[in-house]
Amino acid sequence: MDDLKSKNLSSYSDRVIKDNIRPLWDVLSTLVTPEPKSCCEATLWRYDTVRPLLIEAGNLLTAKEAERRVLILENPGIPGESKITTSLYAGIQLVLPGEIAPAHKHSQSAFRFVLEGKKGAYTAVNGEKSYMEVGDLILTPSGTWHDHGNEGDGPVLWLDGLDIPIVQFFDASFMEHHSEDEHPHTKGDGDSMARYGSGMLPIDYEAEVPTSPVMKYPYSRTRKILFKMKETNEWDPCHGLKLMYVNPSDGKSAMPTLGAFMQLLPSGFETASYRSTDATVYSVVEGTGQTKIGNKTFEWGPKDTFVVPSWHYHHHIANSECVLFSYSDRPVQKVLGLWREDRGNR
Ligand code: GTQ
Repeated sequence: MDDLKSKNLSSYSDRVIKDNIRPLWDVLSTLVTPEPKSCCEATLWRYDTVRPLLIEAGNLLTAKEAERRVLILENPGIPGESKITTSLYAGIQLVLPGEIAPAHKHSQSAFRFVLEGKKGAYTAVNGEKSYMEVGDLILTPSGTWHDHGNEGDGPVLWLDGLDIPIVQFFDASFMEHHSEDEHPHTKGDGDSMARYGSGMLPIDYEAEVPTSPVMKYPYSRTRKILFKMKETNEWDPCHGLKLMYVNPSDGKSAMPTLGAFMQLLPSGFETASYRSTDATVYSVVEGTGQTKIGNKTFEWGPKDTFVVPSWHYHHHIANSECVLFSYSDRPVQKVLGLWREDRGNR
């Protein structure tokens, strides 16, 4: 293109932009890319870094003062936006003995993945208390009242996964505080599991919301399933053995915006190179290993968190028998027909 022509075009663009108009030819190649281009960067957060900072925050303010005493894991490629991936939020929350993080409800769906704590801490969802043990997954679906408490004698820490950026994208956020710090605790631990999660359902059960009626997925159960399946040695080259947390009433993802998974890699296993369009956040439950993402290598151990961005080739190497929890926006991409994976080698 000659100089005069490009000068004319650029002054044309400058002029129309003043009327809130933008020529597509200036931006088409950044809007519609031949493959995913993400600002999200492969990153790892060591528990040994985050934990002392949270304990320090524990001396600076109470859970009640903070409402939620959380350190957000912020992706360095998306600074200032409180996102771990383009569509997801992650934070690590601390509740000290005797504290209550007061009841509220919001449009955002959330889960708690327990990292540390002796029995005694709980999340109550619509009045059902779920006591926490390491590796448990507790849901607080969109629109449910939830408060957190700690009746034990040590700190409890967990990973919060929320769909905050998705709700923000749709400008669909509502939140309310309960009149009391604690919503009345009308149901005991395991109530929803007994009713809905044991292969039976109340005869007239009809889902009002596209979310699991079961509030807690205990690690003792999840682990048992993985190790039972391990006996038959049917390893997937890309995933080892990988399970998805589902809504037992319809077999779909436990929550509509957050896909959650748990996988087992035997000692010495090296997964085949894999990529998918759902950026994935991992939390290490058991074992040590490394994940190669593009040309970066991340060494990890229990309670570390790391993120694999969309469409980045990666593979895991298990130094010992490993259990990895992970979550992503896969259910959203799937219903929209956008999700893709590539099990190829590179
Ligand atoms: O525990 O309800 O990390 O509302 C961010 C927002 C936790 C919670 C977070 C929240 C919560």
